Amino acid sequence: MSNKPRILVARAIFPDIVDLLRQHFEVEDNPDDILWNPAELAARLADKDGAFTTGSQRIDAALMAAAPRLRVVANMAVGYNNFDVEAMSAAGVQGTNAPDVLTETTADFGFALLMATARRITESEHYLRAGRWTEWRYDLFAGADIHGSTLGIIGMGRIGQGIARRGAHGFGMQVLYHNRSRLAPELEARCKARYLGKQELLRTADHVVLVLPYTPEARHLIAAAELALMKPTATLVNIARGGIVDDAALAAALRERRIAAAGLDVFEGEPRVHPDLLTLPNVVLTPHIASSTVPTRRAMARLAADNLIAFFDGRGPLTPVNTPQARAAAARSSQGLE
Ligand code: 8YV
Repeated sequence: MSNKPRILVARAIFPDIVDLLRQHFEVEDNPDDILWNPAELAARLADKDGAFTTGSQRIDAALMAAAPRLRVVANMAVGYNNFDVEAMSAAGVQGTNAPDVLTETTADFGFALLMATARRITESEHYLRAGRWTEWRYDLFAGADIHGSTLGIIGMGRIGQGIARRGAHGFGMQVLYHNRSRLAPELEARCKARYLGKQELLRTADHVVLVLPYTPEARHLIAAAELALMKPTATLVNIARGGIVDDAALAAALRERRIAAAGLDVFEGEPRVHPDLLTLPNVVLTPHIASSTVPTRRAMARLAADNLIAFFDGRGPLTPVNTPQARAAAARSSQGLE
């Protein structure tokens, strides 16, 4: 048996990234991309020192108790709401995420979804494909303008700022933002963005884009009361996380045309989608693909792999999300010695 650290790759990923990991580690991978339940994941992690995860594996106290050697979990995602960060720190387990490499790609997608929603692109395509386009009409799929309109961004991290720059500089939009903390004045100037309270932003914006991380406080941040503040002509775009929007309340608002349209890349309980949303014409639905270009998904996988490599060769994690408790980390490290 080699004395290389043992790694579990929890989902199918690019084969050459698995090959790279095999140069450094004993690797158990999942080329058939089976979705292991928590018990199956825990059983596979029982003898592993590290794990490569995506947003679909929950890392919590119960799992770490079943994996006494586990020292590091590298998430191939910038969001890490699948990690119980506090429990990981207490158990001495290092977590890492995959920031920066997806910022521009995800901001591109936010803009694409906004445009598809406001300009009714998927709705009109379905109409055309169904053979219903027989003549020109003065108001055929008349939507809302993007250029010159007011964009409201909730969550002004790296991706939010990327969307703000696209809106302000590319489309001449007035950009408003709401965030837990205000940006430094030079960043506000670069994004041409003005800070507003959430309610004022919802009342004022023509288009609202959600790009904030999921935390328990963010659950149903946009529910019936918030939707009621929005303009009847407004669009709402969510590329952040399911659960930030109350999908049932959104479906009702869309059905009753209390807002004009929505573009959703993420859903409460995904990959399930609220059945009411599926019946509505004024919502654009995509399967959590905002970061999905070939170069960006490769870069995310490579960064997760590099985090594991740097952690085990003693350089330390490249993009850590927590500071593991030292004594607990040392206890885990001694479990791994043969
Ligand atoms: C991932 C994402 O595709 O990075 C994130 O936080 O939401 C997406 O880019 C997804 O989480 C899979 O790991």
